[in-house]
Amino acid sequence: MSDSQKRIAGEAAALRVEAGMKVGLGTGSTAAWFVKALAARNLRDLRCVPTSDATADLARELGLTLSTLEDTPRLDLTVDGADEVGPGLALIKGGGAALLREKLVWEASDRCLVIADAAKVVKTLGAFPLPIEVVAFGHKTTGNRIADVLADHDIAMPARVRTAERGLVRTDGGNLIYDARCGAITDPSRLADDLKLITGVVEHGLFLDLADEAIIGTDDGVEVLV
Ligand code: ABF
Repeated sequence: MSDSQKRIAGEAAALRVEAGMKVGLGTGSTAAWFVKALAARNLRDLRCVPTSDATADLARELGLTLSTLEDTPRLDLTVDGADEVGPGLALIKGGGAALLREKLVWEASDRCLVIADAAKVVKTLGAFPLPIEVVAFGHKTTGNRIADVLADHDIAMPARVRTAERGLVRTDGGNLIYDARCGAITDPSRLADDLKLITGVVEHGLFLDLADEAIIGTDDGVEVLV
């Protein structure tokens, strides 16, 4: 993980925003660099929809004008981080437990730009545990069903509910996150479809056919992937 690479990616993405735009603000440390750089540009008439309470707090503190998807149902551009950037800009997201609001904001956007440090670019998705958002009611039963689906995809490792010192990690929406250590995801699209069929699964961190472009921070500047 390189913070300077995250910073140059975030700052480069901020230059893509024009006055008057409706902008989705991502979550995580790379997205935070974008939010800071965007606020510093003091562009007129921006309306920003945050993907998490943490991003909302940062954006508000920096003076950006916030809105919601209810008031701004279509966005011009969303800029957000990722945990892995794979071939065809297939992504794993959700390490920050914000994947549901992130995906809702991404799908409301005309264009989506992912920003990341170079280590996030991978040849095959799956080394990073796949986050899966699950309703709390009966979550252990849902976790068993997730394990069955993973086994159908030759993924033997069970998914584990995410915990922190305070206990179960809750998303801003009050749900739980299961992390599936897949190792390698050979058919992301089929796995995505199968996970969504499980009662109790709200959403997963496979972002497929959603990113239009990636700005990757490297030690030699930024690299753009399309
Ligand atoms: C967020 O960006 C999450 O989906 C993802 O986990 C995170 C990456 O975190 P960071 O930018 O801090 O590496 O959108």
